[in-house]
Amino acid sequence: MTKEAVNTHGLAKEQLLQMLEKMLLARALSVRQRMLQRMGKGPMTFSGEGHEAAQVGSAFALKPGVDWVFPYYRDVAVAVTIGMTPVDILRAFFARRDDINSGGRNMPSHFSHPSLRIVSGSAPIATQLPHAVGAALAAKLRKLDEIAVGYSGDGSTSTGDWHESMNFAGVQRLPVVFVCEHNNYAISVPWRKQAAIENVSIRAQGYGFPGVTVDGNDVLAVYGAMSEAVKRARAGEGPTLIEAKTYRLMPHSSDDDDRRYRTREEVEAWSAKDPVAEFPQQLKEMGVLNDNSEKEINDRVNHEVDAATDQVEQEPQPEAPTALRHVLVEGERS
Ligand SMILES: Cc1ncc(C[n+]2csc(CCOP(=O)(O)OP(=O)(O)O)c2C)c(N)n1
Repeated sequence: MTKEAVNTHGLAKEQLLQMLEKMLLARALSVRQRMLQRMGKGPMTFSGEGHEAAQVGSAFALKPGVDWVFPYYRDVAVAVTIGMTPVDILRAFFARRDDINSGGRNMPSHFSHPSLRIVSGSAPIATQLPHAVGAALAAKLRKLDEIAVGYSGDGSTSTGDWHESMNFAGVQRLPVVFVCEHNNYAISVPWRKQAAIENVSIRAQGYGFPGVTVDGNDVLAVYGAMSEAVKRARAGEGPTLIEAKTYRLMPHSSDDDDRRYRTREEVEAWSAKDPVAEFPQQLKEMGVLNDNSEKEINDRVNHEVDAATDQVEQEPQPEAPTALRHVLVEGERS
């Protein structure tokens, strides 16, 4: 039987390799932060391991620095695909003075970067989505060729913010894409205890726009679905909901023990579909990658993360007298 040709959605070889490199970089950063947390060098971690295809596939369809990106805490691969560097990510993790996210004040994984138009979220889940909708409304009112993307998990779809964002975006036909990374759990709560439907995507119908479910471990399938959604948004045709079905391979956070609610068999079954192992295989079958070029990419990524760790560990912490900056008014009161 002949193998079906892979649909690369018009991506050139260099772009496919770039996607792979972003996935590997995000993986290396998640692993590094987990290790540093266990060494007591950083606070809490939220691993993106397992979500890399959903994140890179979607973010790759955007225009960095033009489109507005509202990620959630698991989206390290979104952040690096748009252009954040390992130094940017690790400065936030180590809470260093020069952290671009918040000057070392916010929790790690609250990604933001003003010139890349990555907007920081707050800790309450889904609160980034009304912000994404607001940015999309501004772009529409100003007739700008910019769209907004709001990311969240499946658990976030149970919040009022999620539904209100979908409804307002549908009514106003806003240039926004909602990406739901459906990993079947909201911490310990499985999807079947949250909703009586299998797919989140059908909820888009209730708000008057298309919803699609896609294999979130297939980076090219996610890219294809996202490209369509982005095209619709830019053409003034309104929002799209993309549901990328995936799995987080690690516990919810470094403070979670997932053995209490997931079987090891389930985790192993999904580990066998790890996108960071599958995509290189696919690229090799397509003749885009070989063992040598794979090693080269891996070496480059590991070197980059090692160098960033060494550099950022030596950097200064925020100065104590600035602790209340952005919290209370500074200086003399008149
Ligand atoms: C409004 C609100 N409720 C509860 C929490 C606690 N909380 C933090 S993360 C999380 C799970 C969210 O799950 P999901 O959206 O599926 O994302 P995932 O972590 O699975 O990627 C919860 C319940 C919160 N931060 N905000």
